[in-house]
Amino acid sequence: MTPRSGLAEPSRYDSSLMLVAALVWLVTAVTVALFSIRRWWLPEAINAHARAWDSHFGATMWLIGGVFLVAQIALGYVILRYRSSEPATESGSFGNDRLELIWTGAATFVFIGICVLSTAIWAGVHLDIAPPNALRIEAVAKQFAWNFRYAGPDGKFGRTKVELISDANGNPFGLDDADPIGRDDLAVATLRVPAGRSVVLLLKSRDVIHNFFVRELRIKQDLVPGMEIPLHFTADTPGVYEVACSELCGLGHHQMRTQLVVLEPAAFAQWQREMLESLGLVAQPETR
Ligand SMILES: [Cu+2]
Repeated sequence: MTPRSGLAEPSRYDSSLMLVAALVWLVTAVTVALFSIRRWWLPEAINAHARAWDSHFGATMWLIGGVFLVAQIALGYVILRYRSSEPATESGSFGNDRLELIWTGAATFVFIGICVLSTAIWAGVHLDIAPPNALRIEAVAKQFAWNFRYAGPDGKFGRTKVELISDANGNPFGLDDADPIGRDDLAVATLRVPAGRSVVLLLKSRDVIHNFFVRELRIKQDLVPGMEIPLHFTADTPGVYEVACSELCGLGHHQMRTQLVVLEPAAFAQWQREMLESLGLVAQPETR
């Protein structure tokens, strides 16, 4: 490149601008490389909803990544091409209203478009009505633990009473022994679901706001005291996944976690049978 100031060596100001352009390109190259190798990427997706999110996220990354790449290359080029060897003494360009309007309008269009396209995926979890044969599981959170209740072979949850709630007595739900419907209810600390079957979690909190979050499901839902919030999902890949409380809920928040165990349907039925047997209840044949 020929020096513009007529000096044999570029001025310090000139070289520092060249360095800025090189840095812009370097940062761009490193960013693109980090995203391309996908070393720190999303965990495995274990249902249709999670895969839909991932493809939407992927499309957004491609689009935004493409714009980022072009803009950064152009930025470096403009710094190099239009740099001055001396700091500007006169005021230069005041911008271009038409161009500003065009790219602001285009960015608005793209962002609103991305939001509109994602609403169907969001609604698929939060507004979709679960099929009638969905497995209903009550999930109760408290500082700092999770409890899950299964209705048992009769498909009905037994009566609960607030005054009967006692962790020390192993009754975190306040199950009322006087109600025969509740005799086959199973209360456990790990969430087990059969693969491929619709599940409705009935989320409740005993104290403050908590949040049910499973990364592999790409689902997050608050549990709000005084409310029963249904959360519908179907996990289709057997495995063990972490359930983390994702709402800062107190000093023990960091240890408020449990597991989501997705089992093959036969293994799930067997687990239910074994649990009922261990409670001294005769298992009845599963109704399908
Ligand atoms: Cu919590």
